[in-house]
Amino acid sequence: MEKTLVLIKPDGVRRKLVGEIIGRLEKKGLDLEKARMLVLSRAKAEEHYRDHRGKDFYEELIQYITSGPVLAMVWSGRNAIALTRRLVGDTNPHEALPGTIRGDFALTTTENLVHASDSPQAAQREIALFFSGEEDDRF
Ligand code: FUP
Repeated sequence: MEKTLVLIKPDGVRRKLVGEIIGRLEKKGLDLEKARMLVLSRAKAEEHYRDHRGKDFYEELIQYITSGPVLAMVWSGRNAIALTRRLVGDTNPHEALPGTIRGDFALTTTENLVHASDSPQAAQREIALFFSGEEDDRF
């Protein structure tokens, strides 16, 4: 069993694709473990995308990811990390195949709707970033 961190990015929320995206992951058989709607601070966005610091698209990426609410989720299942990446599709939406989320709905590399962890190490780090463990699941 693996866990992965998925973000529906601000364009996904703005374009009302939340249900569509969640539906695809659910129908594949993955389990939704946690969900949290939030607007990222600049500091959190920089932490999330720390590997991209200094790249030419970095500032645009930070502006975009902080531009509105995102839905942060933890999904679990067998091979969930690689499987979710396949459902999301290639980073470049022109390479993303039809049938993938980006292939079906995204036209630009920046506004590409979804983030999904790319390795077990990234998943662990990103789940900790968005779900610090302090919030109580029971009311
Ligand atoms: P992905 O794992 O597919 O989300 O892609 P990366 O981690 O490589 O990149 C993170 C985000 O940076 C992408 F979602 C979009 C943005 N990006 C660009 O804008 N231009 C690029 O050339 C590469 C990535």
